[in-house]
Amino acid sequence: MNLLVTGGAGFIGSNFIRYWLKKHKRDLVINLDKLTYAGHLSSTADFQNNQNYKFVKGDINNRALVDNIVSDCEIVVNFAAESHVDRSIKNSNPFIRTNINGVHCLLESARKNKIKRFHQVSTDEVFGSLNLSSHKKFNEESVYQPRSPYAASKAAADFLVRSYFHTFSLPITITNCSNNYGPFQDPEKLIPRFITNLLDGKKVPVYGDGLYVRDWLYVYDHCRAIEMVILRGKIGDTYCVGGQNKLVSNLELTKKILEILNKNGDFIEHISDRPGHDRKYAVNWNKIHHDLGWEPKFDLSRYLEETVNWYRNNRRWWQPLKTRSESLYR
Ligand code: NAD
Ligand code: TDX
Repeated sequence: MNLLVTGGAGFIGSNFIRYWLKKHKRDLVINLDKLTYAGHLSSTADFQNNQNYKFVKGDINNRALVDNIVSDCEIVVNFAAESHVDRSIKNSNPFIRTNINGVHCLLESARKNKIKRFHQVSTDEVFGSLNLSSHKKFNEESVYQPRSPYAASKAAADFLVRSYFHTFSLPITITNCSNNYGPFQDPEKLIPRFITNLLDGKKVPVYGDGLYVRDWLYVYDHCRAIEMVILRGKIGDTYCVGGQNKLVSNLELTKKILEILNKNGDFIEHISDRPGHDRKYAVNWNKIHHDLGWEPKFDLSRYLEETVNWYRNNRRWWQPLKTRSESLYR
């Protein structure tokens, strides 16, 4: 089988390609990535010479290029996106262009080339924010209430993808996943930013009161979920994917990272809050568990430590990215 994976030089996409090449040795994976600030060929270095892997530098909005690749593929897995909420607050234009127009371009090409599956990698942020005191969790029936330009652009993409199923019978599936962590995540995002700051002896900037809750999932668990949905998911369906029910606040998570790195609370610095900051995400993954047998396997405490160790041992990967990401925040 030939797969087009878009955004495969980013965090989750590169982990997914590594995972897929190991498990599906007869498949060819073509990675189409524009190499924005978030795409790094260094994240694909360990498999770049694999005979079953091919990299194409390009934009998912380039219809001729996309058509050319899609015509040789059975499956499209779309990871390509502008993915950083803080950047979407600063300038939302690229979010509209990639996350909405780019998805539309991929869908048109998938329709024309009659592909067997179009899988859209989406987020739990499309459902908005939960109250801190609430026991509710997002599920496949939750109303879409996106609150950041990033989340709104991903919500629009989900609607477009579904419309191609209903209107054109395009065989689609969607996964809406919670926050991921693990190797190769850009140091702009919370966990790698804090780990790399601390490895450099710097403080960690917690937004607002730090009582914001996320449903952390190790990136390999996300890759496993996407694989299961591609192989056995029901055409036209959406699957919610989330962590092991250990909802932790940013402050609690920060304290865990400090502990792993033998640092004390003096390294915490509370700074001004993100505008429109979503209080809480929590995901009910009963459907994917019941229908496909998926559940998160990787324990947060253990794999947070593994992730810290990965950043400790891979300074060469993150150091060049760190200067750029911190200048963005300044
Ligand atoms: P990322 O920002 O690390 O990677 C995005 C990749 O897409 C980069 O390699 C970038 O170069 C590429 N890209 C951007 N615009 C492009 C374009 N126009 N054409 C081609 N390539 C382009 O993102 P990530 O964290 O790996 O997220 C991947 C996907 O998963 C996104 O769709 C995101 O919305 C979704 N998601 C992420 C998380 C998370 O916690 N990171 C959780 C749920 C869902
Ligand atoms: O320096 C920081 N300090 C801080 O307190 C940063 C970078 C973040 N935060 C907070 C904001 C959030 O409450 O940490 C939490 C996580 O922030 P991000 O890593 O920016 O992730 P989030 O905004 O939750 O969005 C992520 O999860 C869902 C991904 O970036 C999205 O792509 C995904 O869809």
